[in-house]
Amino acid sequence: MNKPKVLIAKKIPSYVEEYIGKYCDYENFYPEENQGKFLLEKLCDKEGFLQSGIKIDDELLKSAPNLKVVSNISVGYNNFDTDAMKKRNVIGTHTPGVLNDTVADLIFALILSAARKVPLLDSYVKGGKWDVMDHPSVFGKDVHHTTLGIIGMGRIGQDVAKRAMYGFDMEVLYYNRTRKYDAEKNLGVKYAEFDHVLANSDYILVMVPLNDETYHLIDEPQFNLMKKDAIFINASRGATVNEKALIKALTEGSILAAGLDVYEQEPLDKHNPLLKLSNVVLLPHIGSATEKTRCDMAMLAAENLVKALVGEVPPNIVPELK
Ligand code: 8YV
Repeated sequence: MNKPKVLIAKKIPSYVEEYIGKYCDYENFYPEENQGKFLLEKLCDKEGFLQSGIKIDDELLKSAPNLKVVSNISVGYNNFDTDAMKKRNVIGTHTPGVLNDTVADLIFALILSAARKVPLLDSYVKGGKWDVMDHPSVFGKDVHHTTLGIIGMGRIGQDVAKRAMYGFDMEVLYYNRTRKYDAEKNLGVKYAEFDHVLANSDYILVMVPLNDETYHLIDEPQFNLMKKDAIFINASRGATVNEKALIKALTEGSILAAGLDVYEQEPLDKHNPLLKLSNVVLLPHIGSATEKTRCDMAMLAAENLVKALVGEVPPNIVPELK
């Protein structure tokens, strides 16, 4: 019997490819190296598509009439046009769970780096500048015993809350569309209205999925509510925040600093004003990027793909397509 044809558009470990190869005939094609315009041709006879972040819209689906499943190697799935996928009965899956702790670790790296000016101090030491240690301009802001506000108390938000409460004696306020009574009971996080969280937190983390409701959730009025010495952290998706408003807030001093892993446009344009600001720590969308977690994500995405192609229900279909 012919095996289903699959396109793999992201580099994954060879053992994951071997697993896919047991059930499918696969072809590798990396759009960024081979110019994306050939992608649609490659997809025209495929039933499965394993990738990360490629826009799955009507145009792509039209060119891939045999497509049954698109498997994201990511927990975020804002690249899916779920209406278009539903219309054509295409299954969409993602990789929740396996990356939570890794992303939560990175969020703390951002919090600590922004609060204690780690990148600046690193550049001083490497540049032979040592005589700054008593200068108030290098003094940071404490993290321990402060208040962390989390907008979006999902799986990753809860792992960040654990680190904040158990590791740093922080108080955690949160806002979520639906109240998370389990997290309140088990972790001790406190629910508050959106504006209250923004106005009363020393550190503010936005950790919501990007969709029509969360686009520019944090905009100029929200930055104006924050404390003047608040540090803002985003490791979700860039467009949950109006980047122009963030830049204004950082420039005019309506907040103290920011730590970012995601941007409205990625890669970041070389003229983006964020690159010139000294009160922001910038990372290149690296939240899940440890060797183990990236392998676990690839394997989970491969299992989702294979399950769908052998006629089983994959465990991680995105909620809108269930
Ligand atoms: C990246 C992420 O998508 O899982 C997500 O939603 O943002 C990240 O894990 C992934 O790392 C890009 O390859």
